[in-house]
Amino acid sequence: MRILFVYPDINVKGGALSYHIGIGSLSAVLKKAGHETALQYLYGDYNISPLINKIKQFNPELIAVTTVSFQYKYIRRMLSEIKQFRLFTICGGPHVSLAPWELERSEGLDAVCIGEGEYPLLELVNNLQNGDDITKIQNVWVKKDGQIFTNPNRPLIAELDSLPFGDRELFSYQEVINSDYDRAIFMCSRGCPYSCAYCCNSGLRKLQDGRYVRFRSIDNVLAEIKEVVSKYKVKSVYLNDDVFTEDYKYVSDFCRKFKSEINYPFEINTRVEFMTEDMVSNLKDAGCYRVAMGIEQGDEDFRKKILNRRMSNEKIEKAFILVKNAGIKTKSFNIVGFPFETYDIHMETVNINRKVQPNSLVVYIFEPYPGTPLYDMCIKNNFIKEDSGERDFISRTDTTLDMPQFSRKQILNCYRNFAWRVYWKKSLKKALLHKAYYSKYGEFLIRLLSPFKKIVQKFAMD
Ligand code: B12
Repeated sequence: MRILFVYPDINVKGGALSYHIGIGSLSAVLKKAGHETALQYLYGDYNISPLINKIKQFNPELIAVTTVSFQYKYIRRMLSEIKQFRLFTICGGPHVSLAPWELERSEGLDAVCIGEGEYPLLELVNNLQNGDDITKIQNVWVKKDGQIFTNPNRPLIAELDSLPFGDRELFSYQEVINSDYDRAIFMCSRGCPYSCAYCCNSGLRKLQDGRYVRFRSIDNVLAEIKEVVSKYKVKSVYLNDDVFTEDYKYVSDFCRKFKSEINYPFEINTRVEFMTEDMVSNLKDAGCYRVAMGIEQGDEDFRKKILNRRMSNEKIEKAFILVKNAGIKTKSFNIVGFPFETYDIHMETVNINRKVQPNSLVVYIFEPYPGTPLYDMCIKNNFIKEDSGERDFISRTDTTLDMPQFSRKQILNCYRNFAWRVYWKKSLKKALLHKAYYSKYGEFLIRLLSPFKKIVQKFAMD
């Protein structure tokens, strides 16, 4: 059967194309079973002409769309615009997994997949091909003649090594690498051991039985990395796991083998709790050049009560110092505009970043995701309305919350001035570059400077 995947990545900040690990895995499983797949990557402004052309050219029998919450307004529009082709359509991914009611509300949508999609999608495709019943597939809800058929979910995939490597050929993968600073992205694990109140992991972990955090074997990950770096021109590797360092033994074995068998510069995401001297020295020895850690909010009490993040400020400061002292660059993730946050509480995020002086930082405006405790908090307190997310703007650069104690104007102001406030006393150059990036004209500047973006990045991150 011919399956056309759609990766909507509309109005996102930063100007880099990305590989979608979930679609890569779904496509690899379908291809292995003998099906034919293609991809339509929707990037930039909303424009579905490339999708219409692809449908005409590839003549798919099924359209398979991945969803995050911000993209869903575009996806709903897109589904109703391609309804004319009368193709079977299914959505999967974190948004519909936690908001499966979208099936009922979305014209032109025939099914949603809840949770991990490899085997549910394969079963759906096989059943459609063979003319078998499609209303009883675990994890798949189907809309047929106006009726919704719901189904229970199967357990999580226990052995990640049993899956084929992701299908990067589906993407113009060299182009993706080039646009993302010559990095190739991988994941050694699925799931996250924590349940931060704003993150989908808090809801996704409840959907399917089985162990939520699972690691692939080191040999399996290294074999995939070797295959990718031999096929494509890659300068560095990004291990984009939610938390790469959960298991010390895994990390130390990984680092040893990675250094002897691959030896590329690499970067990871982690939590401050795991940054011990031994962990950091293993990472450094293996060629880790950057560690990204979430601070998200700098007020210890607020962070614990509202965000369910229980690390102390002291732990955060120590972790950043430890990593920096080892000669590894640090990057902090930060969010502004949480429910019940105030200007003063936000300034604690500025203060802690000022203290730790990460080599680079990222700041976002809070986006409420259905299925998370903070989304429910927003609804309960009337901070968001049903259609709050429908307005057009670049993802996570504006707020959809309407709160008496922290106005939209204040939130935007805090967002735009955040990096400036963190850096201006220490590095005017870095402060100015970040100020421009986060200004009203940031996205325009990114597009304008995109041919020189590697040089700009070097300046901004030192
Ligand atoms: C790696 C990652 C990225 C990478 C790569 C993108 C990707 N998804 O591969 C990058 C950095 C590019 C990225 C970008 C963004 N991300 Co991100 N990202 C992640 C992260 C850490 C892991 C995702 C992953 O690869 N998991 C492993 C794969 C195998 O799982 P998966 O992608 O979920 O796919 C499986 C199922 O969901 C399902 N499935 C998915 N799509 C489909 C489609 C069909 C038809 C079917 C049947 C099944 C199906 O089957 C797949 C295989 O089992 C998650 C956190 C998490 N733990 O999920 C956040 C996460 C997905 N990201 C998130 C966000 C918000 C974003 C951005 C919007 C941020 C931004 N403003 O730029 C963009 C949006 C990109 C987009 N248009 O989709 C949110 C989404 C929340 C939400 N409800 O919207 C998450 C959940 C984190 C969070 N805060 O909760 N991200």
